[in-house]
Amino acid sequence: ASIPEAQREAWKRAQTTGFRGTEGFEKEFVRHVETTLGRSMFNCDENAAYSATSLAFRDRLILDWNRTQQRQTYIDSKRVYYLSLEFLMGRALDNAMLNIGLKDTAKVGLADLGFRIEDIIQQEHDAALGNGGLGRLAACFLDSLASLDFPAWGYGLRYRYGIFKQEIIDGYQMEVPDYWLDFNPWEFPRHDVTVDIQFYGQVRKQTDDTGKTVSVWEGGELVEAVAYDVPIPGYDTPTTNNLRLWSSKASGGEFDFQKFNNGDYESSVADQQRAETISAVLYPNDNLERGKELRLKQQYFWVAASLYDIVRRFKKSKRPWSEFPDQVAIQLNDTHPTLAIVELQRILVDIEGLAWDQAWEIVTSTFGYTNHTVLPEALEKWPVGLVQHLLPRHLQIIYDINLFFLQAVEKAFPDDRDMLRRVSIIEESQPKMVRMAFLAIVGSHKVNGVAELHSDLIKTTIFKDFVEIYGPDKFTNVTNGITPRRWLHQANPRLSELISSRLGGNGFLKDLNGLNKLELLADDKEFRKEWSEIKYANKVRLAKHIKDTMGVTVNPASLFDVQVKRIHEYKRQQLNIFGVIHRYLALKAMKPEERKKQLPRVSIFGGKAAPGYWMAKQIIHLINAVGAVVNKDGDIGDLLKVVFLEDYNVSKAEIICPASDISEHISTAGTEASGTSNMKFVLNGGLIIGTCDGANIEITREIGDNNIFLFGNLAEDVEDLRHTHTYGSHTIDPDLDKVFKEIEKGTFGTPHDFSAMIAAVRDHGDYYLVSDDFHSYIETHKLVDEAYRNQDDWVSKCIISVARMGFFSSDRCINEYAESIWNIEPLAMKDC
Ligand code: IMP
Ligand code: B1N
Repeated sequence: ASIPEAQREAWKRAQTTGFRGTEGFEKEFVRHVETTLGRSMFNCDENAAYSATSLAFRDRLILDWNRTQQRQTYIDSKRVYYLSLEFLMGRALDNAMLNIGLKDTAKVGLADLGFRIEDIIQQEHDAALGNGGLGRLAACFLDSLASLDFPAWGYGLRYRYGIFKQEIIDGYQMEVPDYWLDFNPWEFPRHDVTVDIQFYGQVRKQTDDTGKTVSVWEGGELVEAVAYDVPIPGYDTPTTNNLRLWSSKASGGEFDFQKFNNGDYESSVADQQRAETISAVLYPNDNLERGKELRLKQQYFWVAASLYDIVRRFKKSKRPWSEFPDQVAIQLNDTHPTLAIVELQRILVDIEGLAWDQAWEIVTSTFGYTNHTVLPEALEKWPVGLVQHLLPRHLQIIYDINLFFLQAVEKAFPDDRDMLRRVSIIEESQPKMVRMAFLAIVGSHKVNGVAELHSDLIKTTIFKDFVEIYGPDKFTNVTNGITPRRWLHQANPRLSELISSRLGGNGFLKDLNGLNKLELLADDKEFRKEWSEIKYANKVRLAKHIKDTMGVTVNPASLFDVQVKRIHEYKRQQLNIFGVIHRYLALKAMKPEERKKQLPRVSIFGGKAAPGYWMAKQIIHLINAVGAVVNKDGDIGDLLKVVFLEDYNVSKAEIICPASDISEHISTAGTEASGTSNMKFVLNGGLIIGTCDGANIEITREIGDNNIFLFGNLAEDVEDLRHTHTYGSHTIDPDLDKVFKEIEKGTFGTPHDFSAMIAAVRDHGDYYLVSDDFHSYIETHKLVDEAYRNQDDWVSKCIISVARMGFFSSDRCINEYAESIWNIEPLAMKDC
């Protein structure tokens, strides 16, 4: 649908450029209020002002988006496609204003028209299409890809309901649906970009004209995928990439008119609703796969629509298929999109008529697979029967992939019969299962973990056999990172400004190693003072938020001790709250004079529990129960407060990270693949108490072990320790036992409510080593208290740590992927 050459001049004359300057912004703002929204100066509330501001910026973005896409199409260099079931984007407006560099313009314009920019930014509902770290990582990657000018697309699902909203009622988590799409100015519906996706049906073999047997997948049902595009602006560059999210609807328009005309109105509406169900809701589990059919349908729906789009784009260039891997790199964010491997093989063999081996060569050169977890309950497996039913042709292809793979293994390891059983993509269990991680490894040219320890662990545990089969080069590490634009510049504008004033500019936002010059200022009294004032102001802001939302008054002069992340036994919020109880008992046991000498603390928790994760919900309840007692204890006053912040999400993280003195990253060693909030807290001038796990280890290496509070057992000892916890006869730490006895006395409400949490440690083998690590945890917290008393030293540590955090920029991370996995170059935008 291109405009003919002859008319393009007229077209160009009519093109708009987007607003410039304050006056330009104001004009666009008022135009949107009055025409797009149909309001006036007499009924423009803050929400309308948010909408109009966003629309004015969206208009700018889409022009850059068009230019970027046209240039990428024209140059036709290699693109990377990031397939992720989750993109935890958070708010877009502030980010768009900062990345484009027009926040000050908007600020002045909004003030002229009667609004405060901070209030307008607050109006936005988070785009919460993710659970936690995995989804937020995808969002940071999109920011870096655009900021570094890489031709890149994200592909995901446009869930109608994102992660649920958490309410705390009587100390318990309640889930409220997150219906977020009422009005979303950041997306462009593309009703012209649709793909029909097939499910169920059967496979027929037939012979074509050349005598070759081909498989035809027929029958079943069709669901339509509709594209919605979200522009992704780079920082300080016109490059604006695309996040394409698919939404499902009944194929062939509104209803089945046949049924409708036959008077079967209800059933035609029901069909429509069934189709829409596919993209209706994000599964709210983090690090857990429950094997639901609808989840598999989501995966195939999204993967098939994305591949159709990618293949269509490749075919426009009329290149031979052998060049596909030179034009296309596809990264699988965990195993959720693994069916893409099978789908591409199907397209190449069944539809495009390539020979199996040629197709397979193309497929394996195209895909890379990132593993994000070693937790057994999170490793995806699908019953063979379910795959057969839903995707009959794909199951055949999976069997063929497995057959050829096992034949090669047998040849290479003729004496190891058990090897074939161990590495088979099909697990010979009852029922038989497809092991998605193994399929992802076999179908990719590179497999990476997300932090050094994690990448080593996958090579020596879950994927050990595959290292033997393919050699070590197929397995690599890319340590996670975070975008300094959102997590420093946007979340902590005052700190960003202070840093930029001393470094002579904002360059560090695109080259985070530039921070290292701050180290010279670590002992500068004036600098330390300004630094502390900013931390204090950020704590005042959080204290206000705590007061407004939870009704608890906290003193910003206290040490703020923060643990915000998904609630999970492996992340050990239970260890933290047991530690808090221990502190409370110690304070209670002190004489008043001694008590007065203690350092005041606020223990801040936040995070969602998967709705079906009973133990995680118990942990939330205990935290709230402890808060209810401690916060009103007159003996304690400001010495200890315990708060559970409701509905932790990206926009709240932007308030919390800048306000922490110490944050907790205390997973059982070997369980947290990386963690990324650890990086956010340190980058905002907070210190860490943590275990030797995930990226904590590399953070320690970068910032120095005197700037971090490490404790607990090492990953290499965890297995042996578990073996010593013989069922039922486990001796637990005496201080922890006192904590348990206090809970059992009823100090924090009905003891029965917490008996399962205690039993997990005392009677059921303490799988997460809470008791083993308790003593070291408590002792390390004492060191934190002592260190905090020397504020000059503390602030120096914070400054030095920030100065050494350059490595953890997601820009570094994306450059590593680009070089070692995708083989792709940036494509800087020039005027065209
Ligand atoms: P797609 O690659 O076909 O999905 O197109 C994505 C975007 O690239 C379009 O919306 C256009 O802005 C741009 N585009 C597509 N085809 C061309 C072309 O032939 N020349 C320049 N730009 C194009
Ligand atoms: O991915 C993050 C890491 O920083 C975290 O350590 C890791 O726990 C997280 C199934 C997951 N791993 N696996 C998941 C999420 C949803 C789901 O349905 C698994 N999330 C992580 C980024 O690398």
